[in-house]
Amino acid sequence: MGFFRNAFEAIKKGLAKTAEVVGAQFRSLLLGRTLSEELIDEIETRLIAADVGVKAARELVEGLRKEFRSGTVSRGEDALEYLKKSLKARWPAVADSGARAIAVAPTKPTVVLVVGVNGVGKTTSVAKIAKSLKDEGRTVLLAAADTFRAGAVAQLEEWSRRLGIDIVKGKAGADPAAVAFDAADAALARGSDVLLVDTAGRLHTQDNLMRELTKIRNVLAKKIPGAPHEVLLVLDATSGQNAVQQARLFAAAAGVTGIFLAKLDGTARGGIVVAIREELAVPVKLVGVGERPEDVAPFDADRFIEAMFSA
Ligand SMILES: Nc1nc2c(ncn2[C@@H]2O[C@H](COP(=O)(O)OP(=O)(O)O)[C@@H](O)[C@H]2O)c(=O)[nH]1
Ligand SMILES: [Mg+2]
Repeated sequence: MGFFRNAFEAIKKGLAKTAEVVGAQFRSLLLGRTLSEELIDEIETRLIAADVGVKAARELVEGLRKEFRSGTVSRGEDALEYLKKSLKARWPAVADSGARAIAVAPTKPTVVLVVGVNGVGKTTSVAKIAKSLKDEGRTVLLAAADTFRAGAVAQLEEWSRRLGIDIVKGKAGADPAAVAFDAADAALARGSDVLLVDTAGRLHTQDNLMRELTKIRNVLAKKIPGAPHEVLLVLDATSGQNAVQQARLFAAAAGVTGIFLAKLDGTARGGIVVAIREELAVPVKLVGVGERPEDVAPFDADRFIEAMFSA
């Protein structure tokens, strides 16, 4: 699906805090300076502080040291360019780019299941995706399958009302798989282009949550061939390395196909996206850059790295 017009601006906005810290630090550290072994050590420390992960930081700096020792890179400016280039190179060309943002099923509806722990931004992210799709002229149906938390259905209903997008819900405490079942029926009957399924983030135990997600997946698969076509894991960028931990857990148990990195605007450690890239085979597809439904952008590694180190 071809998402969002102002992608670069949105990523820049989302990375404003990161750029203020990471970008500003690296600029003052490197611009106008001559590279040295000590400076290279300092670069490693700051990369780790930006949350890119120890492994990525070490590899980047080893590469830079080699260039320095062979004399290819000697000025701070060139070191900064080297870092940007090497970071960008950690993403496969195009494969992860936002151009593809979300998978499209060969027949309607495309089913997108949204998962993640409590409070990371699932429901808000569902609203963002719904709005983007609607703005593109697609018909969307929302399924409120978080029947666990009091107020969760009401929250999605409020978005449904504000965005003018239909919703299927069950009563509080209803079986979420039953809601998914009804929603799949409704999406088929109406010929909706996309069915977006919001889920609960917390059940009594983690096993419980994973079992429930499996049940929802099975119900959707029975009704609609190939569904869910996309399982988006929402991660909270402000939770740092915790997010990486959650990603590992869900990727193993919930068949995650993509990551929605929410609250990028709330952190100065946007480098977390590098750590996620290193640790997981799952691509970051979308980023959340604020609380409004339009605060979303497709992830694009080149733009992201540029914005991260921008002034
Ligand atoms: N700043 C900011 N806040 C966000 C973003 N996404 C979600 N939130 C806020 O995070 C809080 C939890 O979001 P919610 O969608 O209810 O999370 P859920 O429990 O996973 O469904 C709400 O106050 C949202 O407004 C984002 O990209 N940026
Ligand atoms: Mg929610």
